[in-house]
Amino acid sequence: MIFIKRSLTLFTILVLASTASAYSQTMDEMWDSSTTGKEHPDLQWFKDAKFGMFIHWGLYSKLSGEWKGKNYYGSGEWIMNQAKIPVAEYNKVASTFNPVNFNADQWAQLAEDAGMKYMVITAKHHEGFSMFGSKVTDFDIVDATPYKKDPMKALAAANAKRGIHFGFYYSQFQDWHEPNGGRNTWDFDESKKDYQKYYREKAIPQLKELLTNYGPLGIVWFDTPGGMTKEQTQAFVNELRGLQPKSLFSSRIGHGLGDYKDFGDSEVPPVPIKGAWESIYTHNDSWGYIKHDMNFKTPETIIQLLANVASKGGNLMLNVGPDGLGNIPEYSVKFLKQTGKWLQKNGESIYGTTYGLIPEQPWGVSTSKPGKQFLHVFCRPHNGKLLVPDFLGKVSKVYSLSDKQNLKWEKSRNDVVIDLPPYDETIADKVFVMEYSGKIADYNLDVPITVSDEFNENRVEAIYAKTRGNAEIKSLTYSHYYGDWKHATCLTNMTDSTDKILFNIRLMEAGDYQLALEYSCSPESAGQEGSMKINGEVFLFRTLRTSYYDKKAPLPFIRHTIATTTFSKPGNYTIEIKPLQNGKELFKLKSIIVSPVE
Ligand code: FHN
Repeated sequence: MIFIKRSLTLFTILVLASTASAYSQTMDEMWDSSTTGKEHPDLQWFKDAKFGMFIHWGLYSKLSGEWKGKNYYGSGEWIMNQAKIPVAEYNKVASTFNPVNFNADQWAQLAEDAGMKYMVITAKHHEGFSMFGSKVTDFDIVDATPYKKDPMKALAAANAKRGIHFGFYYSQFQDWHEPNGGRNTWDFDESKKDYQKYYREKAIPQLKELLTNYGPLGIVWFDTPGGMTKEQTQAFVNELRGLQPKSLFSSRIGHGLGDYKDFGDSEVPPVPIKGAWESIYTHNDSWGYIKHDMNFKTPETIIQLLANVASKGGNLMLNVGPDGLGNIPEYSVKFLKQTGKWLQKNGESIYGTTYGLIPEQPWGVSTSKPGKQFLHVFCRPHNGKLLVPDFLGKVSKVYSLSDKQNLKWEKSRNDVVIDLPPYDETIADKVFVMEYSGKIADYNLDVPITVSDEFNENRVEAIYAKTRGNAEIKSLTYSHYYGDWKHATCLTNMTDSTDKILFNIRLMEAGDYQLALEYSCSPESAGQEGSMKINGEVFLFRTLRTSYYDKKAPLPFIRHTIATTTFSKPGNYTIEIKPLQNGKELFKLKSIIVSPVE
């Protein structure tokens, strides 16, 4: 099993302190990614699917990021909590919710056109409103809105017709509408809540409705667990499992009882992970619709993200936020269709693959099928020669995936060098296939990182460091607006002159290079001295101030050039970085950027 070097201390950061003063939850609890460890017998479709559509749709979609003339940013589905809207007032939003443009076939067709193999939609988010016809409450789309219909029936049918696995998101603990539900502290006293009553009277009966009335569900996607012990959660699972044994439960059911892992929001692990798992991203900054959120990921970004997630062995579930009328935002439709066009030609390199066995290269990433490595080239080498280093398999054939054109290649020692044909370099991901026989080594974090003058820059990421002394590798979580989480894997806690970090690189060509450190540095850490040893030289530097690390603010990184050096020959080199004095953390180092000087 590949070991992901990530400090759990990250997850002890208290989250959402600003939104739930009486109840605080750790990232670890909110984003439980642990699973039963027992393979669910119906997991294979999920492992093969690789790309799914997430949909956040609720009353917050109607509010679209605005309440009483004030604009809200970040996670639009949190507007009730952000604006502390009393339940009685929020209830009134339901009477204005009339999604007359909702068209189940159009939504399912978009998922199909985008190349998505599953869809998960919010049946009930934290606001507590049921987007399905529920007999458990009147606070549901059939009883409380002028729309009066159950859109989930039509959506389940539209997906089934297209062979798309359908599932429901259900916020099992947070329910801001209910006196006994989790986390509404502005209407209800958290200390007086009886969570078990809420589970008994709302969550469980509603989940039973969902698991009974909508045909086979591929997934029940739980979120932000709370208020239950492991035994209670196990009993909850047992009660639901019987209704649809084939349905997969996401790891955010809590207490390690999920069938597959979900990482944090917008998080891709930095190295491959075995087993079934999912990265969840939203198309812009918010999960629920916000009219002023136009930060849509381009098709290029989506394609590279999908390839990157697949190269680590996971699925990407990408969220869209339809508006209150039932329209999926124009750019989501357009950019997802463009992604689908790429997948039509290159789907073989994504669907049904497992993580790549070739470590990340300056040109891109890889994915695997038996006897095949798919090379996802994001950045073409200047000389058109693609290096696959240290490949021990017996290569039989290399071709470009889209037109099956055979390519020339040669093996020099263990390196395979492929002659790339000319192609339009603006393509987000050009895929080449290397067919081979024989056994090749599993992904190995310890191989030296390739650095070549065929690329304008080569990034040596923190995850590849060997740490000494107090130095640690941590995944740092932060946000820009509100709940729009970002993650950066960094080297932290180098506080003593005896601490150090070491990186092994394999330099492919002799020549002049510059090395820059990409780091974040708090005001109290700024001005400290450090050194970088490389190529038999020692380069000194003094850290430059960026800002404090605060999970509720951007984490800016500076690119600080430290060294200019001439490598007289190619080969393996070690980069060593250390503080010169004792005391404070030197910086939070994200990567070393090595650039050839032309
Ligand atoms: O609080 C929710 C958030 O609104 C959104 O639904 C995301 C999607 O993964 N889950 C929770 C936070 O992690």
